[in-house]
Amino acid sequence: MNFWFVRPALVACTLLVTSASHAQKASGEYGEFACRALACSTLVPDRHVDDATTNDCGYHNGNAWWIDYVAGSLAWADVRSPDASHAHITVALFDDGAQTSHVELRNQLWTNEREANGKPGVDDDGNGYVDDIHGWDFVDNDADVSPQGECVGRSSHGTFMASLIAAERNNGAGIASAGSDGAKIMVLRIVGCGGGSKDQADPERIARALEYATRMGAKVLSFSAHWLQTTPGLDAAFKRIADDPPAADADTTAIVVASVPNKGEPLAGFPAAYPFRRIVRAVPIGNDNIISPGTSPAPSGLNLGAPSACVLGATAGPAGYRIEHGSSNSTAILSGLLAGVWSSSPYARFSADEFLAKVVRDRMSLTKRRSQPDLKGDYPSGVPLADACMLATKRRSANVCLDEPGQQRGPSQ
Ligand SMILES: [Ca+2]
Ligand SMILES: [Ca+2]
Ligand SMILES: [Ca+2]
Repeated sequence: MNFWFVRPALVACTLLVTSASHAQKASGEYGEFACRALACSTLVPDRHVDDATTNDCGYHNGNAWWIDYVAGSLAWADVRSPDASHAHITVALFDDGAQTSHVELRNQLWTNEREANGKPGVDDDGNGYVDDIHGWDFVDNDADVSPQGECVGRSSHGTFMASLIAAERNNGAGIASAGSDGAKIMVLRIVGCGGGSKDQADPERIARALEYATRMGAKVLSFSAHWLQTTPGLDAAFKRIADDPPAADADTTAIVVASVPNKGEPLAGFPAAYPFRRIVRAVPIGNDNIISPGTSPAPSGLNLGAPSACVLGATAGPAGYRIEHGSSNSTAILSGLLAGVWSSSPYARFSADEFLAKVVRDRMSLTKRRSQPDLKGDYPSGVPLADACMLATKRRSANVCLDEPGQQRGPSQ
């Protein structure tokens, strides 16, 4: 488990990257690990994917099982064929950077066109950041968003999460993701690599990254992380984005996808602990198909279950892929799913509030899944995207909601 104990001089703030370290080491040539049929999750569908239009071997072999598990739930969602003109939803990844050259990521990055077509060393778009082509490194204050320090050439939390959000589909390699065709990733490096790093998170850095993300157009903000103490300034920044009405002149609202930790922490931590209406909390569903036992309580609202265990994703290591467990995965998978659905033609013009009310609240959390129809009878509203408060009550699993179930607080339009 990667714990990043963060103790800035002025404000005690702990940023915990919610993951686990039961990583299965990959070996062999690049990508081979992803293609081999892996036996890990008990939730894996028993059939290989029968889709001639995709050539991602890991997906074909059932290793990207969570895509069917979440996207398979969306029988109501229109399938959009790839179209050069289709819109993308930008997902801002707040993490330790991402290996942007990875075969699953290199074509999936948000790009600041004015910088990409501008002059090196010049702030071509005048946003205060020089050469910010795919995001920004708020730790070192430069444009290199790749993992640094011990994470160079090795596993990086952010690289893994980026692949769960938007791994490229149909590129002849590895995995796909629910956001493959609709999500672009903005990489915001807000912490150093792993525990003990001197590059610790601090609220002001997170606040600067938040401001950047919304100003540059990110509509889904993905936090596979949590911290226990905050500042009034950071609280206000989150409230502006995730709770206040959209401003008339520039809509800087976004959907915050927040990890609910599952290692027995007594509190969910921020940003999951904020009661704001545009926060979607990712509640980890474990291998046994219930909420992970150690999941922390969080405010009720848009709390959706998503897979956490036995998830295959990208790494900078020589094999290119590895398996991880933890609610970080749930968060990234949910972020990619929201972006993928939001970018599709029926919903692409929805505001954040419209999308949350009409799609996430009214449909997504109430739709039975399709992938495992034999099991859906136990659930009132379909795992894994079920309202986690309702699920916890029904299955007597971890007490994950601080309020009564059914009192969802979300956009009402
Ligand atoms: Ca710039
Ligand atoms: Ca430039
Ligand atoms: Ca792929």
